[in-house]
Amino acid sequence: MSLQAQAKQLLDDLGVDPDRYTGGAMSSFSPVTGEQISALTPDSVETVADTIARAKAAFRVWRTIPAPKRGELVRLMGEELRASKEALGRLVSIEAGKSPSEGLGEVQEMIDICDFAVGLSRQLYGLTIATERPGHRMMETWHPLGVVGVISAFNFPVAVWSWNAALAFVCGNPVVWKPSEKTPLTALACQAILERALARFGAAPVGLSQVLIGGADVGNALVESHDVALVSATGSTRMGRIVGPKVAARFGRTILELGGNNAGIVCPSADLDMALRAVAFGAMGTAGQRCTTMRRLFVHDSVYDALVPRLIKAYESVSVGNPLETQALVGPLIDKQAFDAMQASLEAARAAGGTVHGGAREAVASNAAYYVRPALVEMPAQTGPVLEETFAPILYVMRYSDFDAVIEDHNAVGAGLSSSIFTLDMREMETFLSARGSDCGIANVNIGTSGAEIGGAFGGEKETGGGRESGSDAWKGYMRRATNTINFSRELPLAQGVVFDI
Ligand code: UN1
Repeated sequence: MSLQAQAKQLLDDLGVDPDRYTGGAMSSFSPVTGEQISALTPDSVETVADTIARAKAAFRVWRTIPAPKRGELVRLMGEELRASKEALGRLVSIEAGKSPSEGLGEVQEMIDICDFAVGLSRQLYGLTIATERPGHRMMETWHPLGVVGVISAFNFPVAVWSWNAALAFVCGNPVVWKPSEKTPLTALACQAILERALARFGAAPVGLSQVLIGGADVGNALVESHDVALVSATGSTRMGRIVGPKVAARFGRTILELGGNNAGIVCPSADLDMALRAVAFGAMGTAGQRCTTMRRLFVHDSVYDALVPRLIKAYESVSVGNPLETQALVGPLIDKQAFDAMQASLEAARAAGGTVHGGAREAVASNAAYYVRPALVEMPAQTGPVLEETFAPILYVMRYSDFDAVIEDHNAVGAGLSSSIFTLDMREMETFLSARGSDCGIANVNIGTSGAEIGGAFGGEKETGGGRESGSDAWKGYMRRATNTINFSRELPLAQGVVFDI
């Protein structure tokens, strides 16, 4: 059966109307074989405006529904996702090229955030604060914010939406989602799944959750709308440089999850077997197309020869193949552009004195699909392409001898998303986690840079954009805070002892 037919069957099972993805002018392709799997009708600037207007109307209703009741919708969403896990996971594999285990893992991440958000719906706590005035009380209240615009990337086509949507819904906000034009089908599937939860829930307003199909013009209309209170955008730093200032110019709020140039440090005391496995998954998993993918590795001189040759062997032997038909651990790159970017970076690395292992195209599935052997590049120094994020499986490996210097090098890149250290020495570990250690939003010990759990806040510093999604108190980004001071006395004392007697 063609992939188009397989996708159609899954979409039928998931309840998506074929009219949504056939007969239109916008094509999407499966990276597994390169074949076309959809022809969608894109939204226009006018339909974007209508969509936002519906969301705005939905906000007026949804914000008045008590948060624990809003949580019930998200509980039902989690149930529907459980029921659709196999089909949605498979569709992710068809559309984004992930291995079956990673496709299912992504749906599991959605289920996990739903569970988290349900609990959160009863815990949107504000503080009670001591006031300096007698007979007064001061507190803060968290209120729904408004329409949330979500712009997501191809590499986590469904999970990133769910991190935003599950929190936005319990926080009292409607969501308008513009998925990557490379992965529209999984977005339509998520909307259909959510609509089943909405039907069971009953009382939700029309327009609480909507999907926009289209390219940069559609995303731009969302970004520029004064009626979108928060834009949560995942993608490249280049994209963030466009989105951030536009939203700031209208004093809107952003959560930006941009590029990563994540590194690991392997110290003399490291458990090398563990480091080997963690680096392999972190650098080669998802074909190097996670924002948390490990892209740089600093290995101490004393363990370099014990680790790096083994790592090179793992790169030579890792299975690269069709994720739908084999158990291969490494699937395809998303498209030709990704392949070309990878080759250009490898060329630049060679020019900068790097020794490249792997990186060549592999003949899998069809000429229109881009499978590569992951590349490990031994670099003499952190220069050239090492300083940039290339969204492909390239790991730059460098030697180090001085711990303080390696921390400096670790932090000497634009991005600041994820990081890890492999050590059994508590001094090194604690230094790495301290104020003078890793400058990233995520800093791990004895695990890789990718595969974060939803319970923690997810995001990074510097050119990664500074936003936080998912767990911990990331929900505060989706609400507005009001500080309330209440006078229950018969006097009117002014703060700071100011006197104003009339
Ligand atoms: C992303 O690549 O945009 O930590 C998100 C991870 C996943 C999420 C990655 N939980 O690798």
